[in-house]
This record gives sequence, structure tokens and C-alpha cells, in this order.
Amino acid sequence: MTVVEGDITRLTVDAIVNAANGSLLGGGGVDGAIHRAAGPELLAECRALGGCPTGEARLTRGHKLAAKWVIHTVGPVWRDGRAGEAEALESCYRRSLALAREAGARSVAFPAISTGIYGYPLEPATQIAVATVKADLEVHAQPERVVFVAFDRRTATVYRQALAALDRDPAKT
Ligand code: AR6
Repeated sequence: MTVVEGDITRLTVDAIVNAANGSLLGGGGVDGAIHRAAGPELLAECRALGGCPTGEARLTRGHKLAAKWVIHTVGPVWRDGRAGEAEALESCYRRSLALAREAGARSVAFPAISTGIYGYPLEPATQIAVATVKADLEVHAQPERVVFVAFDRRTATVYRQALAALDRDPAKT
């Protein structure tokens, strides 16, 4: 697991994860950036999927992206933390990794799902991201590489601290 600061659409990995909405028909944030970079064929492929429930994920091709696959997952909208947000967010990471594996993706890049427009507080969302991915990688041989893509400095710092804490005290998560 590594942290990269930048634009997920520029990464050369087998699969990138999109923080989508339930319609899968595009939106703002990272979703908008991925659709712009992949081209209109991505939207056409998404239309045929008929949407995706919160906490689940769907696979498409990457079209004009360097990544071969896009895994669209629908994170929870933050309400008060007692509406199942944590379970839904954990499920996004687990379902995305399972789809990546089915597709044979050896490297996967995740944005900080739900922490933008959907308002999930960054620190707890980051804990869920790193702990869920770590647990998955411990029991599966693939993917071999997971990159957390931070779009801004603060997000990168929080991710780096969370990974460093895992290294210091692996039993905690
Ligand atoms: N590369 C990497 N990360 C990015 C990029 C990028 N190009 N652009 C934004 N981020 P958000 P959400 C970061 O709002 O909270 C859409 O309209 C961003 O800074 O993209 O899950 C969908 O259609 C933040 O850290 O996703 C949904 O309606 C993180 O990606 C809704 O937004 C997630 O922010 C989903 O909201």
C-alpha cells in the first residue's frame, strides 16, 4: 500500500476506482474527472449497467484512460455516523477489491471515497480505507499493489500517517 498525491486519471495501474453515485451516470469530483478523461464511451457502458446501490461496485473498461479497468463504487453520504456509513464505506473497499481480483487486476488505485461531496470526515474514512485494504491483502494474493490517491496535501498527510501507524502497531487494525 502506497500513497500518491495527484490526479487518479493520470495513473498507470490496471484498475482505478471511481467514487460514483448510484446512477453511475457521472457527476462532479473524481467521477467527473474520470468520465472526462475516459471519454463518452465510458458513459455509454455505464448506462447499460442500470445503476449501483451504496456499498457495492461495478466494473467497466477504462476506454481512453491508461488504466484498463474502472471500478465504480458508490460510497455513503455522511449523515451523523449512525446511519451505517462505516459499514457501507468498508463494503465499497471490499467489493472493489473483489471485482479487481475477478478482472485479474494486479494494481489498483483508490481515491478517498465519500470524503468530498459526500462529506465523510477524512480521518475516520482513512482508517476504514487502510484497515479494510490491509485485511483484504492479507488473505488474498491479488491485487499485488494498492495505491491511495490523495488529491490534496491534507489528504495525503492523513493517509501517510494512517499507514505509518499501521507499520508501528500492526495489531491495532
Ligand atoms: N483524482 C483523485 N482524487 C480526486 C480527484 C482526482 N482527479 N478529483 C477529486 N478527488 P468526490 P465523494 C478527490 O467528491 O465524496 C460525484 O458528483 C476529492 O478531493 O469526488 O465520494 C459523484 O457523482 C476527495 O478527496 O467523491 C457523487 O455524486 C475524493 O476524491 C459524489 O460526487 C472524493 O471526493 C461522490 O462524492
